[in-house]
Amino acid sequence: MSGKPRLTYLNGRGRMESIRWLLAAAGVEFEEVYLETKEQYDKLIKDGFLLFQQVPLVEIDGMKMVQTRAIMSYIAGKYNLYGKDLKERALIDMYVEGISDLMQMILVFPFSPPDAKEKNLESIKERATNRYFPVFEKVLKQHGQDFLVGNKFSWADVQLIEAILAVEEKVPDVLSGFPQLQVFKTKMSNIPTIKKFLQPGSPRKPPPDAHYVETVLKVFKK
Ligand code: IBG
Repeated sequence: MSGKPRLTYLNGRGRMESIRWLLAAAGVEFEEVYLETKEQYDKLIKDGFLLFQQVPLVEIDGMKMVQTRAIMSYIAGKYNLYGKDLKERALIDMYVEGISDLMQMILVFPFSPPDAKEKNLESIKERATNRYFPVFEKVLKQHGQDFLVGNKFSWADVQLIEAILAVEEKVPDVLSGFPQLQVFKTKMSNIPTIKKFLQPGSPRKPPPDAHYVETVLKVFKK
């Protein structure tokens, strides 16, 4: 396809942010369409853009792709971020899915009722510290390489740096017991494509605020 991939979602992180991260890390420029109203969303459905009536939607290489996981696998495969063989790919999938489980907690956090916020924040901290981050700390320590899989930059590295930064926004000292992850964070943040994405003015979205939560509820109102 000629032209840039076109991303349709809300003007916020949600389920699109990992896709933005992956494209940016691969050095791919993209266009974005932001859903602000329910009418815009209904029109996409009516015009046959959304296979399951859901976004994220990514128009790429002549396809109207939906389902975050499918979109990301395609991008990772296309831009050579998906390992050198099936076994590396399996490992990348396991790492990515684990990190996605942690990210899911962060994704839904802004929608928690006020009286559940503290408990949910504590769960994020607990899971990051006791379940997910120790896995990657150990992997990096054991093989002593810069990247998680195959000594080469992959989708798994992109997911992990995104997750580290997202958890740190909520729990600033979360990496204090993870020296390997601290080094990993610095190295990943200095990869030119990632460095650019982390700078102001990039397509990276800010943490969700009240306006974003309101827009989500309005656009997807039944
Ligand atoms: N399995 C799909 C995927 O991974 O892409 C799920 C997609 C999905 O849930 N999309 C939501 C949607 O289109 C928007 S993201 N909903 C309309 C509908 O009728 O289902 C909503 C979301 C946010 C934050 I924002 C956390 C979790 C979900």
